[in-house]
Amino acid sequence: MIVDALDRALTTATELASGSFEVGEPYSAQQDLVERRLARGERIVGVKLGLTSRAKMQQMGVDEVIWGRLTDAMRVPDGGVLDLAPRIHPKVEPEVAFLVRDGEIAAIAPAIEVIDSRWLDFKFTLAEVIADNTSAAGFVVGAWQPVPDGVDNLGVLLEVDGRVVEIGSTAAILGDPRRAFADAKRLAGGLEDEWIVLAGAATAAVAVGPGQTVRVEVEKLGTAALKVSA
Ligand code: 0L1
Ligand code: MG
Repeated sequence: MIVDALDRALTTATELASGSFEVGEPYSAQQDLVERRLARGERIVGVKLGLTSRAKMQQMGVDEVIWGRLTDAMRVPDGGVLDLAPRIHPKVEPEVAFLVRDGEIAAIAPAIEVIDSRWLDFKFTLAEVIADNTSAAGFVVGAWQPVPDGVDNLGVLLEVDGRVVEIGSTAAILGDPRRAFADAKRLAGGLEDEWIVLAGAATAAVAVGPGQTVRVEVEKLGTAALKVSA
């Protein structure tokens, strides 16, 4: 069954071919998959939005965002090391993160999301990627700060080994990343205090390899960084 296969792919860092399993209801498959992680001692620390840019929605032929669950095991400290061993073909995306208090936005931070589809070559149907916890595989959150006026058009840079590889704007995140927060709240059926909401990518995702250093800079918010293991 798909949940067993995805969990095996996750724990052995191997890929599955799209179309090899019936997905059924994709969000309940995702929930079952994440419950396997919780049974191994992980804890939910937030949620992520995916397909938040017009370009990614068009690519998948959808007009609604998707969401997944973040666990503590996915978190890489700012400036810390992303271990390649348990991952298949990771990519990084520059994002912003929100901190939840009383169901509202309490703070904002620059962030990096690491996506690592368990589907071969990142080729999947919408149902398959939802079941695969929307490719969630890791994240870095920079320093939290009060939300500045206007976060709907902040410049974003993604650097690998000191070279700028993508330039974008927070406008690419649903026109305003605060919309992603509202969507996360609606889709997840509420948000818990101290949860993190990863709002979605401000540029295309970029594949990373051994020993590389990744840095994201968001105007007014600062930076977040990671180093890929050798
Ligand atoms: O976070 C994202 O937008 C990724 C969602 C899943 C699609 C993909 O793996 O590219
Ligand atoms: Mg993302």
